[in-house]
Amino acid sequence: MFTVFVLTVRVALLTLVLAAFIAVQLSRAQRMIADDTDNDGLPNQWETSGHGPIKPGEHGCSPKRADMFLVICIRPGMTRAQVEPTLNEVKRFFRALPLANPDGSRGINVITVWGNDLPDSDRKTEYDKLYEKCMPREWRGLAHGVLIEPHTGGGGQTSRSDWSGASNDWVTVVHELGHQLGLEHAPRGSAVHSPLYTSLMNYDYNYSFNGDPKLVHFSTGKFASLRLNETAVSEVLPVPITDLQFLSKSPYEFRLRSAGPTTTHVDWNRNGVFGETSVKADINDGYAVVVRGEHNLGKCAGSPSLVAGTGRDLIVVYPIMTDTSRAVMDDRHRNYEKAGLTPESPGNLVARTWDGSTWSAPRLLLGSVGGDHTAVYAMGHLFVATTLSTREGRPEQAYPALSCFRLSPSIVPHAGPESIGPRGDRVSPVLVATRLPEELWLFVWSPRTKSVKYRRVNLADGRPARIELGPEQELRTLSESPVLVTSQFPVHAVYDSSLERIILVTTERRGTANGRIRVHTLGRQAGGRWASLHSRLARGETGDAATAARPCIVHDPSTHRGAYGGYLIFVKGFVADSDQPANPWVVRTVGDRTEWDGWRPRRVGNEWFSTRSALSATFYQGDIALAMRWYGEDEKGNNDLLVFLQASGIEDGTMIADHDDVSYIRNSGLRRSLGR
Ligand SMILES: [Ca+2]
Ligand SMILES: [Ca+2]
Ligand SMILES: [Ca+2]
Ligand SMILES: [Ca+2]
Ligand SMILES: [Zn+2]
Repeated sequence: MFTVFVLTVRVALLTLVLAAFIAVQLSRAQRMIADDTDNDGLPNQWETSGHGPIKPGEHGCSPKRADMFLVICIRPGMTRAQVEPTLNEVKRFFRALPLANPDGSRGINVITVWGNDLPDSDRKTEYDKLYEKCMPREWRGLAHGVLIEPHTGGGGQTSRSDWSGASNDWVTVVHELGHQLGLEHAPRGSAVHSPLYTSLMNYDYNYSFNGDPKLVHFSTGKFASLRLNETAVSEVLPVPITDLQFLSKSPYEFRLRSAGPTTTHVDWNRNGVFGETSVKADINDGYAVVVRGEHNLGKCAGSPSLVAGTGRDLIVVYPIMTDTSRAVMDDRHRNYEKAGLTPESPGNLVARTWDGSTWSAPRLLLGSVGGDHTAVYAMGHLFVATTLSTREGRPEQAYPALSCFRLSPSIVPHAGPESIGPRGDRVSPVLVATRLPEELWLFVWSPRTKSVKYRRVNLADGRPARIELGPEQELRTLSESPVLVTSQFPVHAVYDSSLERIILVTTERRGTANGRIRVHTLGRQAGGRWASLHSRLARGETGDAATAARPCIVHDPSTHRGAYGGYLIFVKGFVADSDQPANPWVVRTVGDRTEWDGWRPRRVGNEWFSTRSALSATFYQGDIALAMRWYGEDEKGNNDLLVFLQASGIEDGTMIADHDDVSYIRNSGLRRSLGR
């Protein structure tokens, strides 16, 4: 009892002491803030009489003008003279910021001081591990710090509010300082990127604004009151057209039309119709198409394929390697450096099904698989075409084959594998299911002849069920003198249910450019034949959309893409050695064909997205599902199969249009970011 009483008294006393202590600290902090007339985080007294390393006479700081001390560190081997021009530009930029100081001047005065020199052994040490070494102890809490790298090619990172690494390039240094001051790539307070956030923090405008590299800036929040949602965005903006001209330049190239002195129509959905009040469109694809709903399904060894089945079922078929031990298998997968399985190095095809809430366990479809595959849902079954390598080490014995699987209650073999080509030929098969009438067509591209052949596939039910192949035919153009349809690299095709046509994607060499993408519209002819009615180069004659891997075309029937829907061609970016990784891209059609013949190519995800294999995508639940084999420098995620259930880029969320960076820096960014 007594002990408890003593304890209580002690706790009470301690609380009192603590409260008093906190009160003193608080009033001190408040006084500090009150005594910081210019709100730059440096108390007036420090700026007039000095404090630690701050020497007002030497540094020229003032209590009536915002100052920012910046510690500059350089890599071993670099000279101070090398970064001097960069620092002069950084100083010029901050001095020109449109914010007013108590003494009537404008901008922020950046005062640079040199950090500690690094030993030669730190030439390659990660910047975020060098804060302790570089940042002089006496400047911590008083200054921002940047480690400048020898290269000038852009790029930087920020690890804390007073430390970044940046290339020797002033815009990059300013961008990283923006992060230190509390700014993000999207308008602060929003996770959604905005084309109206004109800041150099935004990847759309970090190197150039309105077509001019000299016009990059921190945003002043001109459009901060606007709110947009990509599922229902208004093309009518209460802004004069002169303020929006930048939207018509790279990276957006939106078309604008003035609708009065303070009203502008922006063709957000790129259909050539201006002033629509509620459109669905990916309006923030300037830097890349945002993909969401990510699922990591573990290791894979080549291209996956996505198939939308019945209901909410989404099937992903993908190749894996085989080995007796799991550990060996994981290791082999992690280090596999080919675009896919080969007859020399065969593996298995497995499938998993997403039912809208969970993934099924992987189910083995085929063994001894030695090549790329494609899969399709047709006639109530799953069809898979690939190369089978029945006798390991004998690639001349590998052959293309077609197999059929029942889907319920689980995926089980139904018919095949049936040979669909000669032994030893490394052909690429593509399956297309048509509707009205429902038929299955098999297209085969041969790397030897470069031509495309096709045949009809039937399923004869019975016990056992049988795959029946129609006669093989050569695909030609429909013209006075028909020519063979050829392709430089493997082809892909999809059925367009709106036009009732098959759309086939080929690649070709044009001038010095390899892998230029051509899109053929195939129409039915008499006698069960198909012919290329017409074709167009994605991006037109002078365009640049190219790939050396099998493309993947999706027909999205949604009317927001156009009266007959639209096409999305997902490709691995062009790289001559087909096993080497590259960024994934999507080339999309837009309704307005005045620019680039109506094709808009965009990076998928971000610049760190990379893959060795062809991508796969399908229209799924009103959005686009995308599967890719991830390539990463870090071995952990390397060769993981990623599925994104929302890859259309149309984000259902409130987009805060803009953010006033300058006022934010003025009111709190500068004061709050000194790391003390
Ligand atoms: Ca101050
Ligand atoms: Ca000051
Ligand atoms: Ca429009
Ligand atoms: Ca978007
Ligand atoms: Zn950044």
